[in-house]
Amino acid sequence: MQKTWWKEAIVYQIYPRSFKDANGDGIGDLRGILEKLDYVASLGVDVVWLSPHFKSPNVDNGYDISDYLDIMDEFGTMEDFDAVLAGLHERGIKLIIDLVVNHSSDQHPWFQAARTAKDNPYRDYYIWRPPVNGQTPNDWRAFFAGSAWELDETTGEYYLHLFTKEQPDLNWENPKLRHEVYKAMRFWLDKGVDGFRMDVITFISKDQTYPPYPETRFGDFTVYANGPRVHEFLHEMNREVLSKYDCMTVGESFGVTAEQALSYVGEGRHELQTIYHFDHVTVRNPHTFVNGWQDFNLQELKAIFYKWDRALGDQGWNTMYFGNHDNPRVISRFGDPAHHKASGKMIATLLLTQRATPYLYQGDEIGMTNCPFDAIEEFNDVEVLNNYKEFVEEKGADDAAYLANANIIARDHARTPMQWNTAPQAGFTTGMPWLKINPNYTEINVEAALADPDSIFHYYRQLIALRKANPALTYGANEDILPEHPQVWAYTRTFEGVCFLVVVNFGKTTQALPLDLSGYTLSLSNLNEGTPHTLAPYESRIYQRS
Ligand code: TEU
Ligand code: CA
Repeated sequence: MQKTWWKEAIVYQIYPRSFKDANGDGIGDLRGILEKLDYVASLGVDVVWLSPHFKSPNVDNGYDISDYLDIMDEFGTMEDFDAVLAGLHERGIKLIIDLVVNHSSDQHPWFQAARTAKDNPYRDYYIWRPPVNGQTPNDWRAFFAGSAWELDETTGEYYLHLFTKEQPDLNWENPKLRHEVYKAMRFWLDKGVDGFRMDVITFISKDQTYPPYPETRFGDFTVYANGPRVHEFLHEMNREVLSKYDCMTVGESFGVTAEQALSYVGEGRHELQTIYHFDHVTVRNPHTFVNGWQDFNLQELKAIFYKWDRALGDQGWNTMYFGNHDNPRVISRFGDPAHHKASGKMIATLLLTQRATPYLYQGDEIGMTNCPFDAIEEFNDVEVLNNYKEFVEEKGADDAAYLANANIIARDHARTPMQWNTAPQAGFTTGMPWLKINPNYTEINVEAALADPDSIFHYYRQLIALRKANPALTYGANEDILPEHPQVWAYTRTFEGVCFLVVVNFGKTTQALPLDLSGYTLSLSNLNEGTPHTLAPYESRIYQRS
């Protein structure tokens, strides 16, 4: 196993729209990020992943790109981008950007041209099929409700869109399209960008027979992943672009199992360096708005972690995250807002002590929680709104139940603006914010976190420093030493003779800690209870063996 910078990196994800608004239009922007670079650097992170900053009509907040070589109007200019990149580099932080090339925006000039005529030179940049018996070519459904096919009146053919109809899928079968993508990648790498997070990259190759949706897997979108040519395309991308730069890659890999993971990231594969799976964030709860919430237990979660650790630990490399812009807030999802500080720090402990590159999402370092949304109109996300239209308005699902469910899982929880201080609009903007501000900003905000030496923020800083000072926390073998325990997670991380022991109480009841702690010295803990063989709710400790 080789040591590399991207294995040792700690990543901080910025969702630009919600980070900081510098010009008062209510939308976060690049100048806003620039103002906050010292804050980001103070955490001790090594890499920033920036969610899409490209030109976009924002049907899916930038995940619908209309120009891969230009900046979103609301976010600023190319000069602003260059300033952010330079500012990060000055602080020793690398930048990875979001490569969204499974689909483009329907406003992209390629699509605008493609839809004008069947013989347009850009037609084949997208996926077109004639109607079958006057109907859609097959029964594929889109992620954000409805059919995955949209009829285009001009030419009487359907185009494929796995997400919204404003996000037509690009046709990777076409080598011209592939080379346009590689050109765009080189443009940003040549500017000095340090790599890519690749949006739904495991969907780029489609089964050219467009088979019917497997009946037994209805609603299971993993069927679109791992198409027949996906490895060939990634291999080509690696050969044409990635291999020529010292850059970092992380492929969002919805639908890739632990058993399949090495085929993407194995060291001899020359495809991607890492992938980002969904198994733990969807445990018992595939992302749907119509099923109620299902509780899960720690054993299920541990089983997922160790499955992935065994699959990639020695021959590839894992990633680790609890939250991002597509998930609810981590304390609401995996912790407990009633144990705000303790559970926020417990999640941090788990995040930063795995054999994997950790991804921290903006706001989680100050313990932001889910936002109460009182009515459907308060949501912004196309996923919540389109599914509402289909299931509640068209199919008669229960309105209140839908709203309750969205209050648990909606992506908007992660997208409410960053809470900087107690000023109006949480110091995010001087104007009207594009999305509701969580009313708890008066207590949960950056200024308060910085002023409190016992805050979640300062605990993240300590953890990050501990991880960086001790390669065993990055590279060490991970052994679950209480595999049967339903609420305590205890594991060792061992590397080159150094051994750490991590113990975590993943729940709201006090637990006995049935472990012999002699020979261990406490490095860091989230509470100061001083009772070694009892764990308070969400208590977490890291020991080092002397
Ligand atoms: O997400 C891909 C993806 O699988 C999501 O649709 C996910 O299942 C869903 O968000 C669960 O809520 C990526 C981006 O991260 C997401 O923001 C985009 O909307 C999507 O691709 C389309 O680009
Ligand atoms: Ca702005």
